[in-house]
Amino acid sequence: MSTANIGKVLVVIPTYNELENLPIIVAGVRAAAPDVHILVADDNSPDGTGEVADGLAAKDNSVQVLHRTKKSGLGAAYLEAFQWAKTKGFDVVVEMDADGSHSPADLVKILAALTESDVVLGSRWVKGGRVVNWPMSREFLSRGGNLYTRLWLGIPLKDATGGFRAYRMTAIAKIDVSKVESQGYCFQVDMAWRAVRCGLRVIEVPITFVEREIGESKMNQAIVKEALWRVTQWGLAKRGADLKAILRLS
Ligand SMILES: Nc1nc2c(ncn2[C@@H]2O[C@H](COP(=O)(O)OP(=O)(O)OP(=O)(O)O)[C@@H](O)[C@H]2O)c(=O)[nH]1
Ligand SMILES: [Mg+2]
Repeated sequence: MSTANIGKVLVVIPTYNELENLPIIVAGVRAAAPDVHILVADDNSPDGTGEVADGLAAKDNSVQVLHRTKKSGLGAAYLEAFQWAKTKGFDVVVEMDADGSHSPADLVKILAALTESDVVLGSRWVKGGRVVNWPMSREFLSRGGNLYTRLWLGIPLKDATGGFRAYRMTAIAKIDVSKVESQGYCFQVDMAWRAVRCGLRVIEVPITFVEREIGESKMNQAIVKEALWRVTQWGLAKRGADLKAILRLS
């Protein structure tokens, strides 16, 4: 696909121990969208993913690597990558996992949808979206977490926790990402909620999410707890602010 109508696109791929997956996803992205640039944001993976990324970058000018010193969570890696994208003059930044769950074919759909919006979320839970090879427990967690987020925060999004999405850099500037503190996949909810509150045009497009076949998931209980805790706090703060506004009016 050509990205001429949306400007210069950077696909950020955060990695922690994705040695075998990384070359596959980089090749897939380059083939599906030859115009885009790729930034691998590696947290000093003990398995040598950072060196593999350097090897890919040496062979391809469109691939670059951000070496970070230690594992500090997905949110921190993305925030540094957004800053990098800003200094390099990119117009669009995409978040994409290295583990094969996010397909290059869906990347093309997400970028196409950006012509009509500021933020595009790849969504597993809108009509046409689906997950492949997920155990019931993961599906329950994701559907439940998203339902809670939608109802408690009052945002019209079916998949606010998903990690396959594109932002215009103008949207990143408006969101004021310096205030985002979330680490795990709560980072995604944080960003989506801020985008909606800023009045940005946020749309969801259906994706097919495939459970990773190689390597280990970094999902853990702490990540789920952080999301539950922060979303609950944000909802309470919102209700407090609404109540104050009502009292002021009466
Ligand atoms: N740089 C960096 N990347 C990370 C970190 N944690 C996870 N990642 C990467 O972020 C992406 C998503 O992580 P996963 O472990 O697949 O987590 P997930 O997709 O939420 O969970 P699963 O559905 O179980 O795979 C992968 O590309 C990981 O390598 C981190 O602390 N730093
Ligand atoms: Mg994954």
